Amino acid sequence: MSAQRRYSIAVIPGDGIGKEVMPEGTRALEAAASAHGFEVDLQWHDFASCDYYAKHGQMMPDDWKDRIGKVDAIFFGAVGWPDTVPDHISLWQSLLQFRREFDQYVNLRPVRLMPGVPCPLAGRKPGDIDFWVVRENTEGEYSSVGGHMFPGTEREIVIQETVMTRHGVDRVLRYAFDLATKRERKHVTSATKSNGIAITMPFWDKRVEAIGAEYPGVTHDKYHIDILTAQFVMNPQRFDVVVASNLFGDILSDLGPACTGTIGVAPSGNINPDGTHPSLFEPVHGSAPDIAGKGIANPVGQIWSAAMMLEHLGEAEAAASIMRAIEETLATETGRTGDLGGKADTVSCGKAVASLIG
Ligand code: GGG
Repeated sequence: MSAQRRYSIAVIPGDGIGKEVMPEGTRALEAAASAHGFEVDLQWHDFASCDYYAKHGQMMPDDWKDRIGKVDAIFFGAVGWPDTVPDHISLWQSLLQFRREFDQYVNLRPVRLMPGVPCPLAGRKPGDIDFWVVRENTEGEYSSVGGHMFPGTEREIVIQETVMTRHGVDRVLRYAFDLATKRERKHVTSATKSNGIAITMPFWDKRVEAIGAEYPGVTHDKYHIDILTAQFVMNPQRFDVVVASNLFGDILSDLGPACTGTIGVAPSGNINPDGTHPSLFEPVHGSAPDIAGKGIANPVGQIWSAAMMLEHLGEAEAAASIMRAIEETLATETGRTGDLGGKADTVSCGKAVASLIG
């Protein structure tokens, strides 16, 4: 008799709509597990949230790494509740700790036009827009290197450095080129700004040339970030794999899904490709305090993140069944949520997806 496949998953809803969309993400996970013959051991945690901060004066317990460091994957909702905790504290004491301490150096975000999602760009149909943003996730512009002098005075000075290491840049570029080898068009576009940011970005460009030379079957080009954002809006169908530094990737991976209709459906994987630590999967959207508590948030970004997580864990068929269920649900007015012109609320959309997973 073969042993049942079983995955331990740390479930961290976080803040705001994270707490509303997470139950729909786990509903889909459990439906996929039962349909595809594996088990999920869901371990719920209340930390990495501003509620936890209000009780304990910090976002996470001191032993957070012991509590979740050995799981197969982390399923995360959203973080941030600025009325309670300033955003730079809530983010730095939670999500950015996971990314750094678990060396999740790739942030992988699909940009795909889905059936039923009204595209704000005229004339595009599902299939026309389908690419990946590969965002560097542990260094770059997101560094805490810098200083604040003479705070609150006329002489106030703030400095924050961008940190790029050859190791850090090369490994994310290799991930992007590897990904492109598996795709039909085999093309990498690099986001730069080497005309204005004249030390780190020329270095980034040089490493793109060096790593690109290792992949003769993959073509590559580069755009300055300003014109690249314009190209996302005007010609998103031209992209295949887009690789970017931490900040540029963050911006592009919100813009991409917005160009395909909504960031409400967009998922992401914070990947530790070496398998030395768990990877983390979360929707691209944040905690959305403006709609939190109303039961209207779109749960598809969380559910699609569950599919990415299962793919990462080797459950490709289960992941594909979630994706089919999402597509079928989005195609109906009763299945999609109000942000997409539909009639569903968070729970009814989540239940519709789960009922179609087979
Ligand atoms: N689910 C994603 C989330 O909560 N994001 C909050 C945020 O501000 N993230 C910034 C980032 O991804 O760097």
